[in-house]
Amino acid sequence: MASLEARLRSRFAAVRLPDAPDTDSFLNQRGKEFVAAVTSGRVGVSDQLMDALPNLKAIINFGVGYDTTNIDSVRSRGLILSNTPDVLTDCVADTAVGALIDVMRSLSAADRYIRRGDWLAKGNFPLTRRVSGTTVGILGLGRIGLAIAHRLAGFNIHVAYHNRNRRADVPYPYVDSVIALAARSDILIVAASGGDSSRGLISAEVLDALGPDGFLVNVARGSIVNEAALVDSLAHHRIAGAGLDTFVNEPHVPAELLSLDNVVVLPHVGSGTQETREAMAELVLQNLFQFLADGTLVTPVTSP
Ligand code: 8YV
Repeated sequence: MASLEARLRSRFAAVRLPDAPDTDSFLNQRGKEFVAAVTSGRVGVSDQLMDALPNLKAIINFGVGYDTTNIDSVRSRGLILSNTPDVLTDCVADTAVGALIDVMRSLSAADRYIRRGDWLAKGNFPLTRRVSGTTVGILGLGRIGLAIAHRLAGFNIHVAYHNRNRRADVPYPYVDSVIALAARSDILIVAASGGDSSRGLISAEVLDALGPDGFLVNVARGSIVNEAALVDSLAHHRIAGAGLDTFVNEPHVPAELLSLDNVVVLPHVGSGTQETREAMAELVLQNLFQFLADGTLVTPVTSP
């Protein structure tokens, strides 16, 4: 985010890590100077970069997800890491509901229908699917998953969930496997954290359990879905459609998805509003200020 980078430069004399081929020579010359690294969920700090920054103490992540930084390496080196929780919850939850309605009611496809001249040429748009009163399974009932569930109450949608741990503080039924959740859901929404523990959880079997009338929405991480299996399921109508804000290899989106009208593809815009990105930037700055002042973080993921 350009305005955050400008503030980091002016307030903290921050330096942007040069791109290859200049990265290594820069790190050799100046790697010892840095005590904090600001990164984003899309980039992260690799183990190799941690090695090249021997005085690094803190990693400040712009984004709630920090799966691009190896948390075990952070811990074993005694580093601390912060993220930007809460401030983006509403916008990501809004995006999930938007994608759900879009894919079930074919809003983007209907827009394309008019723009192509098909309303005039072919008549009325094909019928779509009712959103209200359906059953939604949420994979990952954390802050964002819960905000999605709250919104869905307004649609008289029945919510069930699967999580690493069952929650005692929510009224929604817990389902003890992803496949069982998919089997009982009209729509499966992925709101879990990324990383090794969730990689490929949405497998071909889970998609088959969701079934030919079921929809998938993913506002979390592309890595949670077996993307090849998803493409295959969509292409062969083994699920009804998908609303996707995240992909395995962003910004690359599997070409097969682009020709399918039952898929809504979004360029990872969940938190992408002016208000939320500004709040995330502010939280990054607060974490950095506090770290430089007393060595602690405002929103720590790990403690020293
Ligand atoms: C983006 C996100 O990562 O917070 C997250 O985990 O996925 C998003 O907010 C943000 O654009 C930072 O790259």
